[in-house]
Amino acid sequence: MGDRKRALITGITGQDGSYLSELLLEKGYEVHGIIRRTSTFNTDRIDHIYVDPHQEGATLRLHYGDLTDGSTLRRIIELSQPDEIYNLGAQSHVRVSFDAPQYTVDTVAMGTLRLLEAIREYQERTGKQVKFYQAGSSEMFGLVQEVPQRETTPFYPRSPYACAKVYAHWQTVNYREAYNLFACNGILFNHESPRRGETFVTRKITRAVARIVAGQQNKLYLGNLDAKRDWGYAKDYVRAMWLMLQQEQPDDYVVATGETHSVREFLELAFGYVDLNWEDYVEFDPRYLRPTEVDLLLGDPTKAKTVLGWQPSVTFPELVALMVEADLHAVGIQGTTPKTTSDTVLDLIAQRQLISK
Ligand code: NDP
Ligand code: GDR
Repeated sequence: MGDRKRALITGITGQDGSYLSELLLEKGYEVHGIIRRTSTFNTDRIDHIYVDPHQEGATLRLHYGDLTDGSTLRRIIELSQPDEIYNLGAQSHVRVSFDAPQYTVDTVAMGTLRLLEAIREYQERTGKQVKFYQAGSSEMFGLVQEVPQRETTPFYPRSPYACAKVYAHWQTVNYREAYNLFACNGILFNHESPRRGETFVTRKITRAVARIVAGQQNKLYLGNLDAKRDWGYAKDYVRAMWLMLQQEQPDDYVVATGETHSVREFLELAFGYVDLNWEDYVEFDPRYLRPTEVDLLLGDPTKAKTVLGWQPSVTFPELVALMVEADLHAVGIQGTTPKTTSDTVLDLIAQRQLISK
């Protein structure tokens, strides 16, 4: 192995895993990712950075594995000898976690424990420090206890997913304190992008807007439009993950924009962007309601700003515009914006002066 820093990412094929890989490769890391064996390829989000490992200088390596399989996790750590591990893998859909609670808890809670155990064992045996990032979530705050939510706000999880993330959070704290692991929890509020999974509400909306404009769809079925979220841009948020592992001491950080908006406001901006009125297209479907909902999330990112020097770079209207633009492009409208280079989209939007910078 060379002198490059090495990182191992679980969930590399997801939204955040793909942006984090790009960031780490740009910084000169050798990046190892865990992918799941599937009957069809699921590497769309990272295909553009993948280089055949037989080629000289290839710095992205993929390993088959699963968070439910502890022995494989141990073997991959042994093989990749990482300096940093980012645990982004999860069954990450809150609504789905009510349908598949045991699987969700197995990947999110037990998966994190399996990884922490593997790291502890590796570090004790080799004496080599491995820094660990845990992808915590604002969903852990759940039922509103305090607004805005900060690192000291009590958790009150409202879904199997959120309960599992709370478990993973406290295991991470406990491994830090019990075994002196360099382990950090990011408590990240919702973050979106053109690479967001198509069943999360923001992407479901922007994709529907594009398909409606293209004549491929005429209705959009949604659940609770009153929920409020603190929505940021995923590319900004993976920078915060990396920054946490570059500090002198491990710690936990809220990462958020400090602004909150309802699903309804998202709809207004997304449909308004193409001069449509959302009320003409959106229908209610109770299937998308959750048995227990999180009504209001609003984060206070003061600690991340002060200690990490982190700042969000994309405003709410810019985020909506960026996602609608990318989905329009995907259906062949305004074919100027490649899906994977969201910065290009931002430039384009600025040029068109569709939003104020
Ligand atoms: P995605 O749902 O886009 O990606 C999840 C990743 O986890 C995928 O690579 C998926 O693989 C992988 N995965 C799922 N199950 C397993 C498993 N059993 N073993 C190994 N890998 C698995 O999530 P995001 O990128 O949006 O989020 C990244 C992490 O951050 C998640 O842990 C999420 O819970 C958390 N988070 C996300 C926030 C957000 O707003 N995006 C906010 C706060 C926290 P595959 O492609 O094969 O399905
Ligand atoms: P969330 O994101 O649950 O906050 O979890 P999601 O986009 O799924 O829901 C946001 C809000 O929109 C409401 N909603 C709908 N949601 C979906 N998915 N589909 C619908 O049709 C719909 N209609 C209304 C929801 O009720 C909710 O209030 C995301 C995930 O990325 C988690 O992994 C992460 O931890 C949190 O963000 C922070």
